[in-house]
Amino acid sequence: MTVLSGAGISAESGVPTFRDVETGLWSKVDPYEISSTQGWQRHPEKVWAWYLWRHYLMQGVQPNDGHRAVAAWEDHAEVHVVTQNVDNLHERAGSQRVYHLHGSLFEFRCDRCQDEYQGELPDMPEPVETETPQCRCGGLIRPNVVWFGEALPESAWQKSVDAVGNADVVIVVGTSSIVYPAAGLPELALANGIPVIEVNPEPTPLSNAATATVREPAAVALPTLLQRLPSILS
Ligand code: BJW
Ligand code: ZN
Repeated sequence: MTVLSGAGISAESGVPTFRDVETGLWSKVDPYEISSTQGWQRHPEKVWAWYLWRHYLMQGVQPNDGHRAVAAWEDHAEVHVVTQNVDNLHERAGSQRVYHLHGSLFEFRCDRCQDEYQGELPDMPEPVETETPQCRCGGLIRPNVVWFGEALPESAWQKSVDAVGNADVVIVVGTSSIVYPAAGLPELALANGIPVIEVNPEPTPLSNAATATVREPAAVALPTLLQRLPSILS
C-alpha cells in the first residue's frame, strides 16, 4: 500500500495548507516570490523570514489521527509514504518508509557548495525580514526544500515511483493534485491498473479519474479507512 500525502494531512495538526482559499499560505504571499529560485535570488531576507517562521510553527505541532492511522497500517501491510510535506509528522507518528519529494524544513544547506548547515536557528514567531547566515564559501544558508523550477531529490523520486508502481492500492490524501511531478504519481498508478483512493474534503483535478473518493478530512477518514477499503473498492 502506498500513501501520497499533501498539506491537507497536516492541516488538523495546525500546519496551514498552501491553496485553501481563506486559510492557505498563498492567500497572503505570492508563491513564485516566496517559493522559487528567482524569489530567493531577488530577496533572500524575505524568503528566509518566511521559512524560519514556518520552521518555528512546525516545531510546535504534533501528528494527528491521520498521521497515526497511516503509521498503524504498518501492522497489517507494507506501507510506503510518499509525502510532499516538509514537516516530519509522518516520521513522528511512527511511519518507517517516508520519501520526501519536496525536501525537509528540518534541514538547511548552503545554496552554493550544498554543505549541510548545523548552526543555531533563531525562533521566528512572526516572519520578520532578517539576514540569512553565510557559509564559509560565501554562499547563503537556505532550507533544504524544493522550490518551483528545481528538480526533486533523485533518490526520493525513484523510491516513490517504485512504491507507486508496486502498490496494490494508492491512497492520495490532502493534496490539491496540481503540482507536478508529484501529481503525476496517481496518474501512473491508474495507468498501471492500480486503484487510487482520494481522501480530500474538496474536489481536485484527480477526483474524476480516481477509483473512489472519500470526501472527509484526513483525521476523520484515515482511522477507519483500512476496514472500509473492501466496500470502497467493491
Ligand atoms: C484536506 C484537509 C484535511 C484541507 N484533510 N485534506 C506542467 C507539467 C509539469 C510541471 C509543470 C507544469 N507547469 C509548471 C510545472 C512546474 C511546477 C508545477 O508543477 N507547477 C504547477 C503549480 C503548475 N513544478 C515544479 O517546478 C517542480 N519541479 C520540476 O518540475 O522540476 C523540473 C526540473 C527538472 C530538472 C531540472 C530543473 C527542473 C517542483 C515543485 C516544488 C513545489 N514546492 C512547494 C514548496 C515546498 C517547500 C515548502 O513547503 O514551502 O511544495 S509548492 C507547494 O505545493 C509545496 C507543496 O508540497 C506543493 C503541493 O501542495 P499540496 O500539498 O497539494 O497543498 P495544497 O495547499 O495545494 O492543497 C491542500 C489540499 O488539502 C486541498 O486540496 C484541500 O482541499 C485539502 N485539505 N484540509 C484532507 N483536513
Ligand atoms: Zn557553502
